[in-house]
Amino acid sequence: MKKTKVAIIGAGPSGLLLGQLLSKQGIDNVILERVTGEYVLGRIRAGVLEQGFANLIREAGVAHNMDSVGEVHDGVEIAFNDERVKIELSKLTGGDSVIVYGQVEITKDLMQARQEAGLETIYEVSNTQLHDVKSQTPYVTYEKDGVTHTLQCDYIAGCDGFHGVSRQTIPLDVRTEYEKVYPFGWLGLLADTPPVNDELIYCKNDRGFALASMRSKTRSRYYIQVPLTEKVEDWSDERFWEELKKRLPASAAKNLVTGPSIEKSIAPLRSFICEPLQYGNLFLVGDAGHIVPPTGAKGLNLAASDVATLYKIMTKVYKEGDKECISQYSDIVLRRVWNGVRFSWWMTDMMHDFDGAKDQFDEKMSTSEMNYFIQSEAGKKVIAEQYVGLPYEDIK
Ligand code: RFL
Ligand code: PHB
Repeated sequence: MKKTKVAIIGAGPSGLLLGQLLSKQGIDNVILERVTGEYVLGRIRAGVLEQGFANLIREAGVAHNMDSVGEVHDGVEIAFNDERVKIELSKLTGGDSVIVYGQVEITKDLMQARQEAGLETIYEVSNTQLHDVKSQTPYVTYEKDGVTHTLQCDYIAGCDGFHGVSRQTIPLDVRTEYEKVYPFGWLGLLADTPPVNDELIYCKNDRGFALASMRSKTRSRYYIQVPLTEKVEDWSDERFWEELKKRLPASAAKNLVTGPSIEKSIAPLRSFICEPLQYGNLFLVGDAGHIVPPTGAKGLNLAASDVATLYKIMTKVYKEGDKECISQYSDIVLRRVWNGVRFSWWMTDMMHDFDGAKDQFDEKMSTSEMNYFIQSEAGKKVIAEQYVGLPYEDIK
């Protein structure tokens, strides 16, 4: 039977970052992951890191690649049809910025650091179950190569994403789930072509939302809003490029360089929050506890602030013997999560075409809101402050 201090379920960015930070403090942990490491790296997701997240990566000692190839962006653009407005992040926030560095790259850096430090990640486990999470002796059972194993621990970090088992372990009469499902998704395409612009452009367009993002000076990431009924097989690269070109402001569309896609997929958009995020000695971290639509670039960043909070709590538990402090987790995390949920919902609501799902009055409100926020200095400041990320809260 294996024994560790913190059993981490899921080797996505939340689980790997938590494992790395805990190990740096000498707190043992074992990670259990359902799929292979290669599969985890095949999921192309986030690209924008808040400053607080970047600092946490530095604290974890895995910032070398991020700091050498990640791009610091001190501005972001918002477009309304052909009109483009720059949100000067640094100027409006007193010096903050974001870093463009992909989730795949962070995950790769964390995996490599874990491997080099000889820390244990058990990939391809099945039937993961969490037991006695309210007791002082919780444990996890899982199957690997047809054999059932038991992992004893003091605490369990549920970092297993939206479809994981950790959240389901909290009894239904204890948890409340808040959800909003949007009537559209994002079709994303990754290509080795130079981006249309130096900065990201979030585009509200009469044909629907589009986002021009990037991974580097030679790799672009674009998204277009599509109805949920669309299938990725029906979108040839040519069809995608044509539609994107129509949704970008003309002055950016003229710079569009097309090429074969490296990846193309559709992600549905939803907001989801589980309360509370702690049950006994189980903590929900990242997408396991909350999901936001990607319009505010907040999903991975909220996962990182959860990790920061749990890591500080675990450090207090093991370094200072303060076991009481664990009860702060859910409240601290949820305060920041709800802010991120609100910003992401607001950006999504304001910038997308609801194609009849909103009444005409609400459509007019979104247009008016967009016009106000991009024309007013105060409005731009509101966007900038939230885009770079609100501060992390300390443990008492
Ligand atoms: P993950 O990445 O889903 O990882 C969870 C891991 O747990 C494993 N697992 C299990 N392991 C063991 N036993 C089980 N029973 C298990 N069940 C599941 C899974 O295999 C998986 O490896 O969650 P994590 O680590 O919390 O990370 C969250 C982020 O992935 C997510 O929030 C972001 O990708 C969201 N997101 C963005 N966030 C940002 O901050 N900035 C962005 O620019 C941004 N862009 C995006 C995004 C998400 C997108 N999609 C596809 C939803 C763009 C898109 C298109
Ligand atoms: C991305 O580059 O994948 C990306 C960037 C910003 C977002 C969402 C996704 O808001």
